[in-house]
Amino acid sequence: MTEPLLITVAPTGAETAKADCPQLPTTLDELVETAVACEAAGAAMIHVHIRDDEHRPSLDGKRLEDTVVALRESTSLVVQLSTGGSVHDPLELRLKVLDAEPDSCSLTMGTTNFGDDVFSNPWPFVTELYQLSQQREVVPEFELFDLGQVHALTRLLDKYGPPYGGKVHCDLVMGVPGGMNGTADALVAAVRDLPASVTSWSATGIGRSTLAVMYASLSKGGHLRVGMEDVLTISRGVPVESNAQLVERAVEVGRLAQRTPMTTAEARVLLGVKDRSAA
Ligand code: KMH
Ligand code: ZN
Repeated sequence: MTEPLLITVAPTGAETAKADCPQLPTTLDELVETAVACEAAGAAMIHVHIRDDEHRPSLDGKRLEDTVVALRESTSLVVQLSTGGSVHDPLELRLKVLDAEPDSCSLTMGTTNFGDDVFSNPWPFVTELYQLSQQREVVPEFELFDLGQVHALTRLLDKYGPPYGGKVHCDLVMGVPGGMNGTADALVAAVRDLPASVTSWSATGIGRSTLAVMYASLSKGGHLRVGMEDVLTISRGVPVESNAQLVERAVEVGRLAQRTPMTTAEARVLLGVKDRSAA
């Protein structure tokens, strides 16, 4: 008997320049091609950041809508849009991401130093985005960059009640310069403090913390997020060839831990996403 494993792929992010990494999927065609390959490899959810024609991070409403439609046409992946965007995106635009009607949205639980920048998530913004996700029937994935944000999740749920769909899914984003360390010890501390109402959680380690966090997550019964948003080398000094390569590695490591990649249908049940197929 093996336990199901949710693998989320975060293929693009907002931080890496196309010029520095030509294999980064930045156009809609590249994103859809990546999504198809990652679903075939074992991913069940995709965390999406989009780019403009110059490959710069974008929160353009029409592009977001077209992206959601295109991903739904070509895959059955759970489509999660980033509301984090880039560190330069205004809060008002980040709220408008939900207009594109994704299955899920990321929702970061507090402000974090992000390298030399600040990833801004003031409490009033967090609560507004959360209530909007409830109204729009979009399942949030709570992004937790440090222990304080784990605590803030308890506060949010106590005050505003459960998310749309009734499930509480979190993602520990570890190893960001300014956030919690990407180590097994930090992961154990974060998991220990998760609210009792959490129904599932995944973890990802940025850069060289990717493997430590992957193994720690599996050993604590967690799920995995992988992708070129988070790591650009497959081993020291060796560039990642594709997002599917990272998904394949997660499947293999999961297999050794006696975990089987979840289907997209199973992921929809796990996360409580709305059936938008008739829409
Ligand atoms: N790009 C980071 C500043 C999210 O997608 O919600 C924020 C981020 C988190 O990637
Ligand atoms: Zn992101």
